[in-house]
Amino acid sequence: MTTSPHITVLCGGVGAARFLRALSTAIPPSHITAIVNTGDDTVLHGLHISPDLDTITYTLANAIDPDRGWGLIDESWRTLEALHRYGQVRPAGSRAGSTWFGLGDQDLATHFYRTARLQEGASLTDVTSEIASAWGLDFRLLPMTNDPAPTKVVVDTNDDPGAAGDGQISFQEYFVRHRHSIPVRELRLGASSAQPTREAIDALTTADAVVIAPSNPFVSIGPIRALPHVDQILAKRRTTVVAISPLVGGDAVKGPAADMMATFGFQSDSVGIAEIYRDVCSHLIIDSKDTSLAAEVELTGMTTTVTNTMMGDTQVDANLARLTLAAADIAS
Ligand code: FO1
Repeated sequence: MTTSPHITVLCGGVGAARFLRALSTAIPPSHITAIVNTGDDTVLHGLHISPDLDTITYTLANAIDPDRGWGLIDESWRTLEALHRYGQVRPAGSRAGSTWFGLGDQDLATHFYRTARLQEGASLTDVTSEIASAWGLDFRLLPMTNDPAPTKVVVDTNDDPGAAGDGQISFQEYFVRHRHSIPVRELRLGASSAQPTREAIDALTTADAVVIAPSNPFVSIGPIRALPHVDQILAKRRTTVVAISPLVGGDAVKGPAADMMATFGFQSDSVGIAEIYRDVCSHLIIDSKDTSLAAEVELTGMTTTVTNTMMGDTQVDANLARLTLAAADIAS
């Protein structure tokens, strides 16, 4: 291919953000469209928070806190600290002034802006593009849907006595308040009753290749795939869909993906990832630590590339980007 290809990437948070940054070493950011999971979105203190969109925006703007992997670097927490005063007067059952979700003073500006624009009637797609521009990004960031699509997690009520009768809690309660340390019984994806945006469908259909980022296949990529039409579009163009396994040596770089693989009946490694993606994707990139799994991955009907997928180093990032494009047969 002589001109630079256009790539659409299905994204969760941290792993996807790092992959987008890596991909931009090989093609211009303006040729990269990210379709981002909004199943993690939540409303707290009346503010609309879109964690995966925030993580991607801050990472690509080089403003992310590198240790936490979320929120802004050099952040202060005075608002959150001040909220603690109200914990002692909060009536039972009230969620007012809760402090378990870490909202930094500067990060709050993003949620203020997003919430105010949504209240003015703007779509999440428009607001996301405005926020990306404000951070100086040339990448095209799209929420997967403009509709509410909250992922709910069903847990044992002994693990969360505050959960609804059937054990249902919000994704952020599971992920942040419980530090994803309690067993998941079931996931309920709000995305299955939402509509993908027209922009997301166009980006999936017209891109030279689609990449599934190294994100959790159940709670990050799962909601995007659960939207109407998405899996059919991917299946139809399967030969130009490439995935990067989020599991290295049977473990996730971050988050509960490995535990969830076992919970939902999959092998907790890249072979399990291949089983999940085989109908919509023809090629899986796996880490060098998993070289011995390549043959088993190929038995699922996918081809493989084995390379270092632990991003963060300039050479590793550039190599992964180049191999991803080569796997889709569209090296720039
Ligand atoms: N993750 C945490 O583990 N603890 C937090 O307190 C937290 C706050 C937070 C605030 C804004 C934001 O955009 C993201 C935040 N995250 C936090 C990250 C996030 O909730 C999760 O990493 C994702 O939802 C999982 O992809």
